[in-house]
Amino acid sequence: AAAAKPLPAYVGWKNASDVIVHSSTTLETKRSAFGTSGITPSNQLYLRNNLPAPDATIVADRDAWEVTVAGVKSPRKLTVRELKTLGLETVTMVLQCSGNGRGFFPSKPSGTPWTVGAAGCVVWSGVPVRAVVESLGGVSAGMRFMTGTGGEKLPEGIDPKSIMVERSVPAAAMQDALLAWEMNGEPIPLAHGGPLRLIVPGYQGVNNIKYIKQLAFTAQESDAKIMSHGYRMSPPGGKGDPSQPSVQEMSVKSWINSPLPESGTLAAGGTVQIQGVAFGGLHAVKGVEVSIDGGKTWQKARFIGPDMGKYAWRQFVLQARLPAGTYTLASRATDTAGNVQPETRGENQSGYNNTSWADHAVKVTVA
Ligand code: MSS
Repeated sequence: AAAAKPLPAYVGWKNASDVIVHSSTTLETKRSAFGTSGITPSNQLYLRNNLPAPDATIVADRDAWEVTVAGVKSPRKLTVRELKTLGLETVTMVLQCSGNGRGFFPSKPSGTPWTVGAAGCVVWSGVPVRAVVESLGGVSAGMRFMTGTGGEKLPEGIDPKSIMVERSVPAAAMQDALLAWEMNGEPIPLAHGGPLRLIVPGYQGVNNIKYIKQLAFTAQESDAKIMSHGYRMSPPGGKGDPSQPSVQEMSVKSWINSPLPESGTLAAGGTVQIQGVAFGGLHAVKGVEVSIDGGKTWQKARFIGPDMGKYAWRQFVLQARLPAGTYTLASRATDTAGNVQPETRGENQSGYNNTSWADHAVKVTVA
């Protein structure tokens, strides 16, 4: 096997044994590393940067970072120091790359071949966007989107629209959104968007803009390429375009984290704790079923650990006694709106939003 790539310097503090280094801007949490405590520790959380992360000088004086708020009655620049006076809220949220599960597409779409590890459950603290908007007189008339712009310095000589990270979500998403400065009990590390990050609970990872330098309420979606052509659910073989659905809310999903094929042969006659994670998008996860026969029959799993709110994931377990044999273990989640995790993936060119329970099933051997 090829030697594991070393951790890039700006994430040198990550736990190397818990992550797969795909590239200098993409790290994946190992499926065996998620544990059962609910929260994903920052040092094993996945990383996805579309552009190189900014220089660490931007976190030298975090409170001095400025964000422009536009599309409100009194638009202006605010520092993190000022934001901290306007409100405080904490939300636990699944952060998941829209391409998580791409690695299961037989078509091998271009992009990082994530299996399950481009996701984590993270606690974020910051000011509610709602409170910021209120302090600035409210959203201007006719604004239908909330558009966040990343603070990366863009290389010269390239059309900024072609590379900037700028995403629009429906303006209604501001109800639960935060401008966050803290994650898992510490200032947001540079790699994860510090000093200030837009958090849009229930939405796919790409919409959670790091190093946010502008938050604008806009009449139209951003015309940056990452919005207009990137992250679109394009038909297989097709190219992204603005007429196709954009990668926005997440869909109900679950997967098993133990046992895994790499757990080796399990002892016959003993009990096995089949455990994993389950979450919804805008609707909380309501229940999970587990199958030990590849989806022919299902049994209700039990949630364990605290309920950290509708945007967090739940850990689940099913205790089973497995006679010698080979088993295909699968999990299938349902959300409070009645959406059920589907058997098959929705085919699309870039391998987005794979929630197929069949793709996430694992084969284990008991002897
Ligand atoms: N932001 C910015 N500014 N930049 C970049 O690059 N990316 C995205 C988000 N945000 C970016 C941003 C993506 S794409 C994702 S996933 C996320 O982020 C991730 O996160 P972390 O923290 O994990 O790294 Mo896919 O859908």
